[in-house]
Amino acid sequence: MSILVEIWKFFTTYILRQAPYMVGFLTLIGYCLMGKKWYETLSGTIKAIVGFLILNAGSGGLTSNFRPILAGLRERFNLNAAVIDPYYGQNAVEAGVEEVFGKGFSQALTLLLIAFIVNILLVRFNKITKCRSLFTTGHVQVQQAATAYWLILFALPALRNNDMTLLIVMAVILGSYWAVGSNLTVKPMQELTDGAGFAIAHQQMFGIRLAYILADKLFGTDGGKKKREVKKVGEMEMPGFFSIFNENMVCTAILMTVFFGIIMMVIGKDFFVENGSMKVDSFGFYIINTSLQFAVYLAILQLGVRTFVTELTASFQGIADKLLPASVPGVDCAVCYGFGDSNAVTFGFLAGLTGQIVAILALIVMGSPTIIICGFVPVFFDNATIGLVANEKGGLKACLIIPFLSGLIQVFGAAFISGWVGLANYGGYLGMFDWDTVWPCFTVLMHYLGYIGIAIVVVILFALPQLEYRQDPEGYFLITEDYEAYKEHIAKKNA
Ligand code: ASC
Repeated sequence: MSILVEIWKFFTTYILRQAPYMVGFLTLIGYCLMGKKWYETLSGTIKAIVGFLILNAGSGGLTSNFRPILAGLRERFNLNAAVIDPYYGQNAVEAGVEEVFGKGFSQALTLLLIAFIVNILLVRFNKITKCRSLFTTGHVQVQQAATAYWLILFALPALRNNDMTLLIVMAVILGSYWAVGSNLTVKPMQELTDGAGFAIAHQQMFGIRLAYILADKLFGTDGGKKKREVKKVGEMEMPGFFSIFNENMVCTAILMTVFFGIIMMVIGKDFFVENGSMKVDSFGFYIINTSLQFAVYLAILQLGVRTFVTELTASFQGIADKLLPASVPGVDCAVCYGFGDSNAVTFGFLAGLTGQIVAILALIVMGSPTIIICGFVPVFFDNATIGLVANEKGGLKACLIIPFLSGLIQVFGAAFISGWVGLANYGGYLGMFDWDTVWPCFTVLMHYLGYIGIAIVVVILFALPQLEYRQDPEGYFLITEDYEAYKEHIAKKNA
């Protein structure tokens, strides 16, 4: 018995919660189920793990280089502000949950496991539930479990003394959010990647679908109903000097140097000398060298995606055939940066950053009791993803305007929810798009309507895949099972 417990502990600590090893594990299982030769299985599994570690090196490098710069704004202006960032958010929950609710943090992790099982069951029975995507991003699941734990404890005081009901309610809501949210991204991702065979399992899944719909309706062809020319970022013809912006690496390098240059100058040289990050004499050189790292880490991230994506999606066929029919793996949002117009990633980020800065200034001017400071993870990973999806449907305008709006929403949503539930007092909030929009709405419903609120949330979540299914019953599972056949089906339908 104790051996089983040890194995389980090992599995949850080193596989389930570590995205690269989870992806490797799924690749291993998938290839085994497909009956691949052992050495091909080994090679695929290694590529999946190493590829994901490369992706992590890229996204981790971006975060560790640029997070302190944005956080520096807080110190420079002496703001008593909550940072929106998944790691600050998790720390805030860990720091406060005992004090505020008299509960330990370890329950949040039990919650994670049960919610994951709910996700698997919803996909397993997708003939009924219509959910087609399995959440595999463990680090994100930990952050979300922590924040959901706080929000639900806050919203439903009656559950604070009833551990069993609390766990069931939370696991059903969170597990359904994972299954339904990642399911919402199936169509946008299949279109963006021309059927690469993955969905997004991250923190802006509703945001992705919303961007996809708005970009198409406002700037695109509205599902083919409007005749409009959509110029995507990659199709812009730049004259003379501007043609160098067509190259993603050059474009990112120049734009980031300008943007971060301004931010770093506003913060001032002393800050970087004092915190020990600036080890050279010239501030100008330091600004340029730091800003250029953006292009470096973005390139690393894209290399990681190229290394593992085909292995994961090819092997997942084994899982889809034998265990979870018509399903795709839900992966980190950064995985889609290997597809579409890479400049849309850069533009989406900068538009979102502009939106966030405008919103923060508005909070200060309006004298809001909660002030927010942008964290790098929400401002980059949400808005780059949203920009990429918006560009695909609605072109350059969509790629700039929708992430800008998203930036505003992120700050206002985070200020409202983190102030209301008390997380701002502990210095941070998760702050990613869905957690500034969908989850605050859930919290309001549950807080004011109690058990009826829980029922409404669950009904809304369960209804979403059903509604999407009804729009196109024939194409709904075809899009994950055979994308080429799906494209023919759509062409026939439009003709
Ligand atoms: C998050 C988070 C990260 C990043 C990463 C993006 O939400 O916690 O470390 O986004 O997953 O690749």
